[in-house]
Amino acid sequence: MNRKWLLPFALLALVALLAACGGGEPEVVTETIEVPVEVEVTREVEVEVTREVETVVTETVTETSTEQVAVEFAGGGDTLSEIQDRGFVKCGLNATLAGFGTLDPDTNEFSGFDVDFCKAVAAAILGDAEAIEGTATTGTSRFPTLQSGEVDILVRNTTWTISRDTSLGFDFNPVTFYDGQGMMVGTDSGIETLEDMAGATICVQAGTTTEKNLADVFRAIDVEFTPAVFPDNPSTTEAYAAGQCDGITTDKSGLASIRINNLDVPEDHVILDVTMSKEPLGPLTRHGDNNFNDIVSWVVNCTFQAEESGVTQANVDEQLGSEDPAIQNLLGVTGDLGQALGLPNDFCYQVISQLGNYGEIYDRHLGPDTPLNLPRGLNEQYYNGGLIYAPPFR
Ligand SMILES: N[C@@H](CCC(=O)N[C@@H](CS)C(=O)NCC(=O)O)C(=O)O
Repeated sequence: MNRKWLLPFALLALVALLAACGGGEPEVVTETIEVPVEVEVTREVEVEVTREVETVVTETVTETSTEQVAVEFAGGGDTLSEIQDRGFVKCGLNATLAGFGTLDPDTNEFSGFDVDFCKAVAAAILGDAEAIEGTATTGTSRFPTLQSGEVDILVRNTTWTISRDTSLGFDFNPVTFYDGQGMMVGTDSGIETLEDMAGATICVQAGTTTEKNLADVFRAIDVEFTPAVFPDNPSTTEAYAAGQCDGITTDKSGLASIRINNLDVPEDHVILDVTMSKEPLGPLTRHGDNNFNDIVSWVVNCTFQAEESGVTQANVDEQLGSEDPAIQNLLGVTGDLGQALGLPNDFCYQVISQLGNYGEIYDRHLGPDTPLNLPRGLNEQYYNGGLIYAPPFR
């Protein structure tokens, strides 16, 4: 190229290059910025849609499961209003387990440790511990009786398990009696351990945790046995008493009761020194009525706390004048803890003045002055090495 054209040509090329690169072209820059803004908007919409879908799915599942409970069972309902309108609490109880729940055929009245916790609910709600109607239930009839709404609450040596709490549609409350499964055999049988029971026939009641634990424990120790399964306590006990079985198994408290009350010569029978399972026993209500479940929980806790605070049936009136804020709250002298449950603020006063605290209820039915004489063991207060522990009344 001729040198004289070199500079003009170079200038021209530079201008063309700048034009091609878009330098100094504001419109093009604006378009470039607008694109990401559109993309951002699109993304926001996508996120919102996803969240909405998730929420809808969660709610649908919750409602569906509640509806299933309502269809299959009576559902939680508003048990408190029903009890207030009706004027008494409908209790599912045991009629055949002395100490825990028995029915007096002459008076048609139930009594026992479990029964007192249903009475406590009546005292808290209605101010009258006697305002109950008891329904006798067996190991197999108890769950349908509560599910159908025939009773408001089941208090009947029933073990708290995950499947009863979930699949069966119940809510459990504080454990009132920590138990474990035991084995009773003849004193002269020569049996001292479960391993000595190879080839034995063992009486057990249908529809109980006992039946399942028995199979699991004997499988684990590799001992063959034959279960003899009966529908209720009397038939199971009679079969054992008649010598049809080498042993009988249920909750240890149940065995102690059967030994003292249902066998002619208690000394002829011994409960082996072995615990085959955990059996936390306590009241249960229908799933879906949180308020009623809370009421039952705090009624039980009231009996625990009263024992801890030294409030007894005998001194509860005097304790109304206590200056201890914890006791004032417990008895409803101050605060509105009862009102938050839909109850009178003195609900715990009503329970203690009519039935006594946990220790008093225990002693009345199971303590040293009763035929059962069951040591408190795990059912001692936590500060005495047991598991009885009330959350704060605050
Ligand atoms: N705690 C165990 C066993 C409860 C149970 O039903 N025990 C028997 C034997 S002590 C009973 O109370 N039977 C009374 C009856 O069915 O009449 C459970 O919840 O499954």
